[in-house]
Amino acid sequence: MKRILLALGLVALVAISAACSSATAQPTASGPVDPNGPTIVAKDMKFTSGSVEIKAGANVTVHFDNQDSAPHNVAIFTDSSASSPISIGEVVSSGKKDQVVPALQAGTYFFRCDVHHDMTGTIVAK
Ligand SMILES: [Cu+2]
Repeated sequence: MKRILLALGLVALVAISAACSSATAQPTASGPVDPNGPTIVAKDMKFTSGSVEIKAGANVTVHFDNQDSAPHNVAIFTDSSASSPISIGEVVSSGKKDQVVPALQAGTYFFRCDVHHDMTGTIVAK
């Protein structure tokens, strides 16, 4: 009886960890990438544009331009719960960084700085 319980426990653990890893895994971009994506600028501890437009249905390079000496990044999620990451950019201080965003369906997405969660914006895929 103990063995069966132990086996069931293991199965449950494996199922839980599999569910967790798939929930936090970022999608990866495959195929061609459009290099002419939008530029997202961080300045004075905020993103200069609250809403950024991106082409839907294509992998796109987003150009991040951090004009602050403070560290920032562009972390894109499905929504403001920030539980399903789409593209997490590298944190940079006073510099530029490109990141490839995998093809998005038309819709509205959320982004923030992972260092400063009050720095937020919206990506609209069209
Ligand atoms: Cu920041």
